[in-house]
Amino acid sequence: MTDLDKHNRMANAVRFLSIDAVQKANSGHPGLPMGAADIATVLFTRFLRFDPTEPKWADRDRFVLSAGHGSMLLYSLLHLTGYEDFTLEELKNFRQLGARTAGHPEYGHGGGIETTTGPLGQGLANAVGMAMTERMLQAEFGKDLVNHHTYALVGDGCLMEGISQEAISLAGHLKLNKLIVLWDDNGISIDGSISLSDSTDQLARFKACGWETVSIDGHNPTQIASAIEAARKSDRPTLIACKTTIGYGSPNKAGKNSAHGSPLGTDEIKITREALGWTDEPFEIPADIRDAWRIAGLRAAQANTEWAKRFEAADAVTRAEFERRQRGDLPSALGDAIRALKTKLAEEKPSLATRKASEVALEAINAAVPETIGGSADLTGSNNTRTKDMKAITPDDFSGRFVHWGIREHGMAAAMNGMALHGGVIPYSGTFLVFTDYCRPAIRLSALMGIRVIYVMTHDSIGLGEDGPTHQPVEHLAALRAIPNLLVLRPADATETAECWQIALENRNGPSVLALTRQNLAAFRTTLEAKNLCANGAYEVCSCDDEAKVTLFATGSEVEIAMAAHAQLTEDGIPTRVVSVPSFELFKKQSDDYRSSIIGTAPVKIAVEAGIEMGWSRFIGDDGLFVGMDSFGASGPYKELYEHFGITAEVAVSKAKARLEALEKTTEE
Ligand SMILES: Cc1ncc(C[n+]2csc(CCOP(=O)(O)OP(=O)(O)O)c2C)c(N)n1
Repeated sequence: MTDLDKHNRMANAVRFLSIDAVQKANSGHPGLPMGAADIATVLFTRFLRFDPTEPKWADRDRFVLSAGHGSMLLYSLLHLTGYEDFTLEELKNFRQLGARTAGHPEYGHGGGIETTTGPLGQGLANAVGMAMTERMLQAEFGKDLVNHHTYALVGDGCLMEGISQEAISLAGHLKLNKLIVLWDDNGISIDGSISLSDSTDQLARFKACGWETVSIDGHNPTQIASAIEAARKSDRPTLIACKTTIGYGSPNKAGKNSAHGSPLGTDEIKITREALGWTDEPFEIPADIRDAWRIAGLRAAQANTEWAKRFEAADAVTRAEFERRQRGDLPSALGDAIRALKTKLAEEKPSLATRKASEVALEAINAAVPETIGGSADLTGSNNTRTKDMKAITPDDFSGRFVHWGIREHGMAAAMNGMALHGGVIPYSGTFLVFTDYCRPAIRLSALMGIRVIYVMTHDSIGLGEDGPTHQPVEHLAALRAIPNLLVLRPADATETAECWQIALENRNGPSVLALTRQNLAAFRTTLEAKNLCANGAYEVCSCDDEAKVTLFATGSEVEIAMAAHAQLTEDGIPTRVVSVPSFELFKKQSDDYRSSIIGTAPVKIAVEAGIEMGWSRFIGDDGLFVGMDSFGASGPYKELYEHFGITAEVAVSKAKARLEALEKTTEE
């Protein structure tokens, strides 16, 4: 058998596992695995360094399937190279409930999946974040421990999505030369030919962004191998445009959109078998081809054995630190740092905007937690995410810990996902809360994948003032609270901000959003509480001796307003409590008893938040009162805006009194 024959049969093994699994599931995308099988076979058998027996080996090459709909390609490769999570049984259960072989697996379904992205384009940006992390960890731990490539397989769809521009321009700027993007250049998407909707010269676009580019025949293993070899030597990231035929091998569907997203059908599969000379039954792989794939898996794993020797040769302190970072455990110094900070804040009682309090917290955190990587989408001075000793990374020096993402919120959020997925770092970065809309698809994926990414979102209400309604979030807190597994934290003073940072860092299995103010807030946590009170999600900040008639619930900047209303109502002889609610999600996790005690039995319940009411009924019930927004904001000085929109202590007081009177009247009647 010639090398070419062997290659073809190995690639056909990938093709037929994919074709047959899609057919059995009666659902899925055979076109991409059939078209990209040659590219993947060359990459996995000759270049990619991985260890099927240790999928999390820290220095493995990363392979991101950005065109996630082609997931059967990846499952077939993982099966053939010997990953235990991807047995033949799993392949036969493709797309069935509970199977590791989900339609779009994203991450966490089984060892060997770095991430594959259902929403097109995300994976490309994830790969950029991974490649950045490799460079940063290499700068910190040295080449002996960190020295790998990041490969991404992207489709036309990934390159059409806007996020691709953010990702590639950043990668080009940073000269991420160990990032290699393989474009499955098949000219077809769901509706038909790409020419229906696009005529971009992709190579010129990448070139303009500082990339090396090359176009090859994606079915020619020699060309694929030389392109990857050249890319590995490049001083810039490389786009390899691999001209392929979608549904390669299928006599009637190859090159057509009908191959994209539905099973080929039994008749077509039969003639495809004939056309490609594949005589084996579904899910049967000839022994010599199975062996050849297993050998490829062993070849790739050899690098791990060599790496392990280098790791053993490193000093004990470096090894321990490296392993801690890989596990994602926080250093014990964090607890001490937060305690010291809270003690100082209780003594000094500073009036600070929570974005500033966040910077104060970060000074302590970044000194204690070397794995934090900060950043901002061109709002560094507003988001306050860069602490004093933080050096920014540059194309020539990755020893810094701060990223100037540029005005690329979506790319930033998705690249942070890539960083968290890579491991060894904890990414946090900021923009204005209103622009969570620009990050939302990536935030949703952080939550879906259950990864630790921290979004520092400042200017969190009409309180930002003069920039006006385009910049003033109104529905955003509610919209973010709607995302499952996302912690939305809105601290109300400097101590709460420190506590919320601690919560976000300790939230290992999901992302957190910190919603922070532009305007100053008075400190109300003026005595030291060793416990993290924000971790309860909601807790009482003002109580009353008698049975409460009014309970005010508030978050962030509106806690101050609720407390002023409390003072007024108390003076008027109405027993009132105030509850600060830094996080709906954490409150929901508390015991029934705790929750009932915090909600309480006051006949009048009022929520105060400079956002929309949606979601507050959990606290105030269906007949509760709400002091907040029900329209967009306006441009003006912030104190005037609060007056204008009626988010004041006076309004809260008069609403409470009116409701109490109405209730008393009903009782009398
Ligand atoms: C953000 C986003 N929009 C739309 C889709 C639905 N979708 C899945 S695949 C696809 C077409 C992708 O075309 P291409 O990348 O060329 O893949 P191929 O047809 O080559 O498999 C679309 C529109 C998606 N997954 N993500």
